[in-house]
Amino acid sequence: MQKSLDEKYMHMCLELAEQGRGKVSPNPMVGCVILDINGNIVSKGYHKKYGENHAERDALLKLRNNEAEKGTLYVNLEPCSHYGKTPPCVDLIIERKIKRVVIASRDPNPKVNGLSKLKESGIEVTEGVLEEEARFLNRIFFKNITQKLPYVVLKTATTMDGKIATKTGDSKWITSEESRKEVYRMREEFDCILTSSNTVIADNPTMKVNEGQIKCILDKDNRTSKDAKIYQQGQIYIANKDNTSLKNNQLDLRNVLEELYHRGVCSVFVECGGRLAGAFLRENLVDEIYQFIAPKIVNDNSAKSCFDGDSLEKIADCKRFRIYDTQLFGEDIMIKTILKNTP
Ligand code: AOF
Ligand code: ZN
Repeated sequence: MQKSLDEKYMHMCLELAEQGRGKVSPNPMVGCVILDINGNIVSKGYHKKYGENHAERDALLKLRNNEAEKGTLYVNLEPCSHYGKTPPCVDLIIERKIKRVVIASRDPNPKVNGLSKLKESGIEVTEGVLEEEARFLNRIFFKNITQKLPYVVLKTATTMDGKIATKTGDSKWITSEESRKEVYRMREEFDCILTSSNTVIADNPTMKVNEGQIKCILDKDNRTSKDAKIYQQGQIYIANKDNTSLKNNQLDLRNVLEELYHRGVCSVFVECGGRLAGAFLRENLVDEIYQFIAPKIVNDNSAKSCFDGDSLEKIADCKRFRIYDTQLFGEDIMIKTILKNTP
């Protein structure tokens, strides 16, 4: 009974947290629900914008002083104990005499150790409620903090036989206009759009970005022309052999991502051909793949594949993904997948 109630209120926290999407990065999305001593909801809150109040503070400050006394506070992330842009949430929780705190997951930020402070002051703590859902919601934040790397989503647009062009390189257009429009929309969700010199030279894409977004072009030997459409708009970062370390005589992709993270990039959307996509995958640098599949078949082994970076003998050695979303766009299907943690 208590477990299902805890899950119910934690689910509410996750929905509240979601309202901060797109506005709180690089912070996580966090929601908070407060029950009084009788188990009635007396306040809700969420982290609305980077630099502004955390979810717990947002919810607690809506209350009169004693309303939450001996009550329960639900929040999807361990309350913070550090002075950042705002004072520690744990101090306010203690001050308002909350009896029990329920969290989904601990905060991987090394500055945060809220749980021990809560426990020391006699507050009962329950952790791990809807933890998987909470980690999924803030998967970008968790990767950023634990690996100091941006979250990487790779996009492919292929035929049913996984081809991105015929043997002559013809690729316009494999997917429908609706799919291509969805790709424009998807780009807006990322801090950085990354592509390769090969794609710039072959397709001359514009890849329009908004203010604050970065276009990263991998161009080891500076082969792209500055007249290419991609350079005509937006903030550009060119990774080449002068500013990036090399691995097997290619740009070290991890090094590129480290440099982007260093520049404040939390998420990267990769759009490129099979060689670079294959290399990202081989180097274990991909977190998710958004795959658009058009109901067409090239039926030619020499046509270009969307992934061309490894040589495997056993199916058991394949990279494995979990599908978490599918949608139709025009005639095509779009499949969102996330890498499975290999055991
Ligand atoms: C919470 N509740 O709602 C959020 C937390 O720079 P600041 O002060 O905003 O602190 C950011 C860090 O605080 C962030 O990296 C993460 O560890 C935590 N975020 N914590 O108790 C919240 N958004
Ligand atoms: Zn906080």
